[in-house]
Amino acid sequence: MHQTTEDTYWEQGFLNGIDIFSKDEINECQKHFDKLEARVGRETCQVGLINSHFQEQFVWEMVTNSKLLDLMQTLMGEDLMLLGSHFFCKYPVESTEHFVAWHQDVTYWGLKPPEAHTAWIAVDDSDLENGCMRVIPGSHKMGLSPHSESEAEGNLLSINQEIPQDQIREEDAQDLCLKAGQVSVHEGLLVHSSSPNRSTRRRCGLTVRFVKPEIRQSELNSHQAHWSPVLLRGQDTFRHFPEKAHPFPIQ
Ligand SMILES: O=C(O)CCC(=O)C(=O)O
Repeated sequence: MHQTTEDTYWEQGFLNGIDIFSKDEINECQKHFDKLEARVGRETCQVGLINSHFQEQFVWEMVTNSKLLDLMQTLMGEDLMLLGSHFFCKYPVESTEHFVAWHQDVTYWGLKPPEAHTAWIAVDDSDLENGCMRVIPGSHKMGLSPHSESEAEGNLLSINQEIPQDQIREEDAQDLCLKAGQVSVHEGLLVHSSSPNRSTRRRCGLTVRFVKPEIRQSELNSHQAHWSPVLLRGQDTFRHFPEKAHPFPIQ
């Protein structure tokens, strides 16, 4: 029987190497990001740019890209809310090696039910050298795993969480290499991580989190905050969140 994109996504828990932004489009995004980086500094760009789609028009245009939203509707259905956006920017190692420990996204997001989907947009090329995303295929089917506090220095996650190393079969991991402008998508329960950037190049990715309107927030998220979701496509008949206006028009 013919396997659809949706079947593959639910089977593996992720998709990789999807062409969304043309070379010209992503070059334009890089230029905007370079300016933002010059303005706010590398320290902030690392993991401090949360929900910048509310202030930065180029980020809004990235997260509402029509090809991206078409893809997310294929995977999630007609009604689509943008839960949040977050840049993960790893610079070539200076002193501390920054990495992202093995984790599942929805563990500390306070969502009920714990369901969300992330599109990871490669702003820069992302590869083995500069610390691309790594995933354990199929791990989303095993439910929530216990997380503990990481003992290693340099974990970029908000509360230094990790799934203990002895629970991970590294040999099963798949590297999600991407060219700038390509996208991977992962399910909120998929176990994933990323290694330090041991290249001389920046590795910037924009994570775009999506939920269906039926999801509610039952606890504060790991930043001790309420989410501010925005309806992007379809309808929100549940009204679990206050209605949030679009900060800029959708192109
Ligand atoms: O960009 C990375 O290295 C990690 C991103 C991540 O953990 C996530 O999308 O949840």
